Amino acid sequence: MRIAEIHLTPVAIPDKPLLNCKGVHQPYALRTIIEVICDDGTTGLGESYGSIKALEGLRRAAPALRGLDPFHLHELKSRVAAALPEGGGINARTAVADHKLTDVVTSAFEVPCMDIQGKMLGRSVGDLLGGAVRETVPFSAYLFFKFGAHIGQDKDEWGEVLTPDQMVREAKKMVADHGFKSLKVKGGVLHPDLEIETMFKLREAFPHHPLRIDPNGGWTVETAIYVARRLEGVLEYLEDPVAGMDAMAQVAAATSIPLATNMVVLEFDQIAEAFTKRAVKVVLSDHHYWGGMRASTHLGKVCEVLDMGISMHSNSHLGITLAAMVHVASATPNLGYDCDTHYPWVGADVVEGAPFVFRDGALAVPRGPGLGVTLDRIRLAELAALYEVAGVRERDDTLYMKQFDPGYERRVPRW
Ligand code: GKR
Ligand code: MG
Repeated sequence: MRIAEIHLTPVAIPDKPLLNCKGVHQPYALRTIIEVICDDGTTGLGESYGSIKALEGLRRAAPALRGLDPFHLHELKSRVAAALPEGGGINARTAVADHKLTDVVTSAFEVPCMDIQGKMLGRSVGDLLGGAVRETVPFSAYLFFKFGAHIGQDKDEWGEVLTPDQMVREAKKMVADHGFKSLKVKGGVLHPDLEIETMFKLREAFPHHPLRIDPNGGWTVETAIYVARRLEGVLEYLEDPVAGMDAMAQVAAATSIPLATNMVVLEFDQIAEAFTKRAVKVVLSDHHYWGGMRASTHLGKVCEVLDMGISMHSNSHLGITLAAMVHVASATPNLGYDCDTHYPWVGADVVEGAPFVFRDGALAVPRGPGLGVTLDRIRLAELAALYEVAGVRERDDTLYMKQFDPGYERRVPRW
């Protein structure tokens, strides 16, 4: 069996005006839906970024994969590397971190290949990753400060969230809707004292929920140490308080709160430095940029050996990505934290039915075969049509923020 055809469909998904230290989410987030079709008709599904560089990389690598055996994942990696010799990073200037094009493209095609393998064998992707060690995967509520509405639109169902009390209200709704058992706040948005107050108010409202805050490197070392000291005993972990490995090491040395990251450890080459400098205690995996689902479970092993924890990162995404995340999480024995997901913010999908309903904050591992999700062609066509009219081709939270506040400048660290 060989790969015969590959279809790449960029889609736009409606998003909410969620705030972070670089600005605000645009009305649409971009993704690419990947279909890999073998000569016997077996089809594998994948989902990756929808930015210009990612899409271009996928388009350039796809022809090189024709004729590939979908079980030959090492060869997949070599063919991608050969098709994209200049490599490079894929992210826009305003992104929080840069990811290697070759890792992103390899991963984007590894997922459909493993979906195909599972379909051929009648086994789930989790089984191919070593077997699920848990039947359900717990997620945390991903809480954002936010504007009440996009420019020119009516207020959304979440309303404005710009104060600690409004954040507690948002958290209550998230928990009531999905049953999450831990809470993550996207910080770096309000003055640090207000974000500290937010965490205290969340602690009061949710005495037993582990709490995290992630300002995406938006604080200075001084601010981060101040915040960490105030929040000792309150946080489960503090994610990327500052930008850069040395700055993380300085903060880590000043607090007993474990520091987590998806910004200073993004690839295997960076783990040794983080370990030596004691900069990070928890690494967030993400199969989209760690080089695939298998690489993500390998990351779990590396973290175990180094006595680091492992958690899981997210960006705005659809159900194919979520299926892959759940399979990876199910087959990462030492995953010790509830995973991140933006899924509750995204009111759309390209998969059939509603396979992902959170119960007590957790998702059941799809049974497969393969990823265990089916493409809904009508939904795909709708989101592909939206991409054509959305007028967004690159994520730029800072540019969009300037429409709300013309004086806004991108500043990292901001506080
Ligand atoms: O969606 O605004 C966002 C997040 O800030 C996202 O872009 C980050 O990649 O969720 C992410 C994180 O944990 O840093
Ligand atoms: Mg993060």
